[in-house]
Amino acid sequence: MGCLFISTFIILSTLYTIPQISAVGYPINVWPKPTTFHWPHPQAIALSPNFIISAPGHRYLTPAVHRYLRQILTEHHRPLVTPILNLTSAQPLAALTVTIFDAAAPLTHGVNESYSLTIPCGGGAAVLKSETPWGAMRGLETFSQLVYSKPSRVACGLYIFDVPLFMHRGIMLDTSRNYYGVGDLMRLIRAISMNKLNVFHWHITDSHSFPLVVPSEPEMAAKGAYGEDMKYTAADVKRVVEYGLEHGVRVVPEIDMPAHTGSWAEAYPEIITCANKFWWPAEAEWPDRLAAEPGTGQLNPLKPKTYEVVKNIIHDVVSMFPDQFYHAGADEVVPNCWKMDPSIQTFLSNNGTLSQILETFINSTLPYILSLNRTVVYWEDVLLDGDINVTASLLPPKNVILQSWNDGPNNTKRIVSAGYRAIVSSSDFYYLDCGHGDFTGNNSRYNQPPGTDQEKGGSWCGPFKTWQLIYNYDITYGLTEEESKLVLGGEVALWSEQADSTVMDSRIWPRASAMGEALWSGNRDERGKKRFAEATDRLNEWRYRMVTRGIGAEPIQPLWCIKNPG
Ligand code: CP6
Repeated sequence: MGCLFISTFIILSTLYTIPQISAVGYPINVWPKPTTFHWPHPQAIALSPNFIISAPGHRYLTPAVHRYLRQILTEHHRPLVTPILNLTSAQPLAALTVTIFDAAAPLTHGVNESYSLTIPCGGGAAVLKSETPWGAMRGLETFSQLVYSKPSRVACGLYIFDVPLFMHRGIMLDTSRNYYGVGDLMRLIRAISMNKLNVFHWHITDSHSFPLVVPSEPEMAAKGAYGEDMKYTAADVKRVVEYGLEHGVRVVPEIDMPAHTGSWAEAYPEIITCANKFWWPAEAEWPDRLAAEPGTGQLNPLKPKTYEVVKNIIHDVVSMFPDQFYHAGADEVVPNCWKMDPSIQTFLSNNGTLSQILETFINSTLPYILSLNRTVVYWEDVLLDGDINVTASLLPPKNVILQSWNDGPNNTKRIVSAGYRAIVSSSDFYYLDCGHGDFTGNNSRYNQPPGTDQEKGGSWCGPFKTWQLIYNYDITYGLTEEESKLVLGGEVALWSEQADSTVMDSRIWPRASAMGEALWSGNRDERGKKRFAEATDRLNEWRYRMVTRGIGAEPIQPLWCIKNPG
């Protein structure tokens, strides 16, 4: 049924003239789809075996050019559906010429990523023009996706102008619940770049392990990492950050605090409340649960020693990660965890409140991060949590960015209508770990008894988020035009309670590609209709190309659908 529906759409789309789909009835095989392109007479041109890319020398663009040239000459990708493009009899395409207007533009939030690409069918070189080196990288990616077959040829007679809808297009990976090697992170960055995403939000630490080696607090990783070979050294971080720059991908670090800090107790038990006192109560007792999940622990904001450690860590992380954004966490502060601590009990019995305790923490750390010249991102909880929040003390500067994750589009609305900038990570759409038959935060030692959601195969944030659900989601849903301007973009998230490098690629791809296109050029055709069927075939092709590039993206269809198009 599914295959039939899709191919019917292709046939129909050849009969009606849809501007973006070529006359021969298949779309441009680029993911994400370019914003605008003009391809009046679709053809292909042979790629010269001596093909070159000429581009201005640049610390990060030059390695990218070398990488793309090697890939273009060696990939020999065979599309699933053989393109029926005529090969021109013109001389093979010998060069791609790259021109950049502002080569000095640094990779920051909001940098110009637009480019134009012209590939003629004979009569000279292909031309890529961009404002910045980062836009040139996006254009090189597009060019590489237009090359196919053996011997290699490339789509021609084509003009593309491309510019993203949203400036922040990211993937969050949790490297605390399970460890990922530096090679895995680099493969992730490669795939992020291929999909024209531009942010790797690295949720480095959490309650379960502290894998980051912080020079001024060496005990943190020495005691908090899972093992000697499960740490990220300063040299590892430098490799990841540089690799990101060579791929046009910003690396935004997150050291989650004050909650999700149980692993800190290995080095400093005196600054952590409820460390290792965890248990997962029966469902009926949820309102009284001690912690967000088994193995939590929270920093005690009333202890001076807390700030000594916290500031040392923030200082070192800022010096290791050059990006303008610093993610300071602040999600899921659990009342009962703080309430277990005697010093906090005393504070509360003297008419203090839990929100005041969180305020103390934010007021003692936020100015410090700002003084290090960083833009701070927090999870939405700091503003919206029903039990503990710091709404009062975050106002009025509003210079922090809040990342939404609860209550569908509603919390994004709450954030921007209060005047904050938002990054959207709604768990109803963008949580890639959901639907794996367990509570996302659970631990098999704490399995639920028969009859509970978990035993029935449900999960905290289930069901599984399909690529269609992700593709279809409009991150500015329900917002006014003014409010929409405060939405910087979105991030899919892979929490790693039940993921590690063995499943990373298939959990992330191609579903993150679906978000990538929705945030780059949107999810609608020129008539404003959601473009599922056309996107399905193109995503299927893109998934296969990612696989040939060494990314273990999961299939979205049986091959049978290609062999039996109707
Ligand atoms: N860890 C941290 C998590 C989650 C969050 N923060 C999480 C919560 C609920 C679901 C999935 C993940 N595991 N540090 C929330 C931002 Cl459904």
